[in-house]
Amino acid sequence: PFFFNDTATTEIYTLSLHDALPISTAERIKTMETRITKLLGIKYPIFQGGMAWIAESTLAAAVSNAGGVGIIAGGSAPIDYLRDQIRRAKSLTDKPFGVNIMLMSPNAEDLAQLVIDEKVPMITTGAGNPGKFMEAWNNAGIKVIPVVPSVALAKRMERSGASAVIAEGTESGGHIGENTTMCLVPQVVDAVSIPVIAAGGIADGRGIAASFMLGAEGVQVGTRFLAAEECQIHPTYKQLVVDAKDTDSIVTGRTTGHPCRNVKTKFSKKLASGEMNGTITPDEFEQITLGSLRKAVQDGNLEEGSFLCGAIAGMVKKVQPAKEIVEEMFAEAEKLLNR
Ligand code: TUI
Repeated sequence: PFFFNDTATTEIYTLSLHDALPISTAERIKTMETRITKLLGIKYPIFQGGMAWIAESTLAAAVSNAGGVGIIAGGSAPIDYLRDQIRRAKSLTDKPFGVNIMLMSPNAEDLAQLVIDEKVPMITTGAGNPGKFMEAWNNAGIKVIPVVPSVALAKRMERSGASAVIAEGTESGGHIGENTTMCLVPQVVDAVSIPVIAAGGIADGRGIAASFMLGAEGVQVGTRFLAAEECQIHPTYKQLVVDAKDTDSIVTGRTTGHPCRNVKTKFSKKLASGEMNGTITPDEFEQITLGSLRKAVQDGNLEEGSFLCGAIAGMVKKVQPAKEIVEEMFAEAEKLLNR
C-alpha cells in the first residue's frame, strides 16, 4: 500500500491496513490504554507520587488535569489540613485524583477514616502494611493501590482486595525498600493477577517503556514532578533537584531501620557518615531529623533540611508545567513502544 504516491490512495490503504489488524492491536497503536487507565477512567497510566509535605492539591490537580492521577499526600498532616486539600482538589479538577496514606503516620487511623468520609475514589498507601484498613476501604468502594517493596506483600494485598499494587524499587526517593525496580517489578507481575504499577527511577519515556516491558501497566513518578511548575516546594529544593547529577542521591537512616533517599547535601552526608562510624546513634538520628522534611520543603533550609529525591534526579533538567511533563513522557514512550 505504501508504494503509491497519490495521497488519497495512500490514505485509503493506510486505513484499510489498520482495519485489517485485530481490534486490540489497532487500539493499542493509538493509546496507552491498560487495566489501570480503564480502572480509573484516565488518559495516561501515570500516578504522581504521594510525596509527604510536597504533594498537595495544586500539583495533584495539575497532574489529574493532564490525564494522569494526581495524589495528595496524607503524610502526618492534621486531619483538617488534609480535608481542606481534598476539597480544594475537587474544586480544581473534575478528573480522578487520589490520596496517599502514609502508614507510619501517628494520624494514619484518622486519615484512613477521612478518605472514606470525603468519598475519595482511590488511595495509595506507603511505609507499611495497610491490612487493618482494607476491609473498611473496600466496603466504602475506595480503590486501594498499596505500595509494596516485596512479592510477599503484593500477594497479601491482592488477597485483601487491592485493585492494583505499586511495585516500588529502591531507586525511589524518601522511605525505600531494598529491591530494585528492574528486579522487583517483573517478579511482582508474575506473582499477582491484579495490575502492577512500576515506581522508582522513572523520569522519562524510556522509563515508561522499560516498565511496560517488565509487565507493568502504569508508572508512578515522584522526582520529575518535584520540578513541575505547579509543585509548591521551596525554590532552593527545586534547584537542588535540577542541578543534581547521577551520583547526587544518598541514603540516610539505615541504622534506624527506616532508610530514606535524599539529595546529597552537607547535612545528609554528615548524617550518613555519622551513622556509618557510630558517632550518631539511631536515637540521635531521629532527634536531628525530626521536622527536617518540613525545613526542606517550606524553608529550603540546607543546614537542617532533608531534601528527599529519587536516584533519577540527575535526569531532571528543567522546571516545566505538569502537563508538559506527562505529554512529553508519553510521546516518547509511545514512540518506543510503537503505539
Ligand atoms: O512511603 C514511601 N516513601 C516515603 S514515606 C515518607 S515520610 C517518612 N517519614 C519518616 C520516616 C519514614 C517515612 C517519605 N517517603 N514510599 C512507599 C514505600 N512503602 N516504600 C517502602 C514501603 C513499604 C515498606 C514496608 C511498604 C510496605 C512495607 O511493609 C512492611 C510490612 O509490614 O509488611
